Amino acid sequence: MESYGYNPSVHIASDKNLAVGRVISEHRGLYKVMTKYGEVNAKPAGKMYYASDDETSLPSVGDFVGMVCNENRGDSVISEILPRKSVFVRRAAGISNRPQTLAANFDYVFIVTSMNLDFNISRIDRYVALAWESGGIPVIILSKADLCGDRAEIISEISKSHPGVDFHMVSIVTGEGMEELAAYFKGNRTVVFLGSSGVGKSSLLNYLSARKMMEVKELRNGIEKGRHTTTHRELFILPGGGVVIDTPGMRELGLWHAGDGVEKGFAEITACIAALAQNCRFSDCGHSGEPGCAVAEALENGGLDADAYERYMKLRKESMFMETKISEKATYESRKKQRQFSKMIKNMKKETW
Ligand SMILES: Nc1nc2c(ncn2[C@@H]2O[C@H](COP(=O)(O)OP(=O)(O)OP(=O)(O)O)[C@@H](O)[C@H]2O)c(=O)[nH]1
Ligand SMILES: [Mg+2]
Ligand SMILES: [Zn+2]
Repeated sequence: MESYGYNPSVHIASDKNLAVGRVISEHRGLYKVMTKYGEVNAKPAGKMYYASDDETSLPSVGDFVGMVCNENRGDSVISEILPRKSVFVRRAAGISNRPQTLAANFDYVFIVTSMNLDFNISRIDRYVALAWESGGIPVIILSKADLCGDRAEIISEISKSHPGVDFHMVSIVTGEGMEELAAYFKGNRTVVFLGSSGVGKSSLLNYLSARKMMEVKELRNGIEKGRHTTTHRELFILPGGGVVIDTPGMRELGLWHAGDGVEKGFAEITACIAALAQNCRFSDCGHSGEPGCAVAEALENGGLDADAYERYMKLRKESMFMETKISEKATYESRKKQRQFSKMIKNMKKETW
């Protein structure tokens, strides 16, 4: 279990009779879990489904769980999720406001973005914000370096926008940058690969494993849009130590609870705004058109990067909107639970009388 990133001091089941396992994959409510008995099929205990209206109370890939192992046949039962040191949650794709857990208990988040077609700084901003909030450390992986003609612009954009995040240019064709990545996996640490479809996440996993762990897409002329190749999240161990969680490409990364991840992702901008605000005419200046606003002045004269400021404000607005939605949802759910409880008490009284 140590090779799967298990650390007994961190992951202790509350019930000593429970076996500890790590979730390798999940498919339609059926889980594969690695335990000291080997890989087992498992289902979450019924109580886990009722703990919350959404899937956040259910185990996710990467979770350490306490379980009752069925050594003979049939499914084992997952009875608890052990405390998570990190968890990556996004707003589920589509129109509903639901959270979706992508992975748990990782040390690093590899934000994979290809250097030829995919590069988009606003998208990276989102990943960085959610990665900081997840409890993992974001690392930007610029893939397909062999297909990139002019790197200077990308490098300058990344270092300007995210000076606090390490980045690496890699290629599975030339092997560039691959040795630098080894350091992240030391001590059986876990890395989750996130990014759009076709950026080369599974190819990177295969390269690091020196064998084919995941199918990758065959591309004609290096360009192909269409179906995602990886269709489910799965955890793998690397032969030289370390754990990878490979995930299917995401079309959009909607913010869920981003906490102070947005501020952390734009640390330079927020520090700059805070310093400038000292010079605004009004002490409670909202920097939105007030006279004598030092932020507006800095945007005007180039003292503050206007493009980065705009990206920050946009993401902050979305994050604040989501926080409101999340708290409305929590209030609604707690009222619903209260109503259900009152109804249950009423029925109990009826039965006893
Ligand atoms: N030239 C070049 N091609 C690469 C590189 N890395 C990946 N590719 C190609 O990019 C295509 C897509 O790679 P995948 O590994 O399937 O991408 P993915 O991110 O796992 O995609 P999804 O599973 O759909 O999310 C494949 O044809 C790879 O061969 C690279 O470094 N250089
Ligand atoms: Mg893939
Ligand atoms: Zn101001």
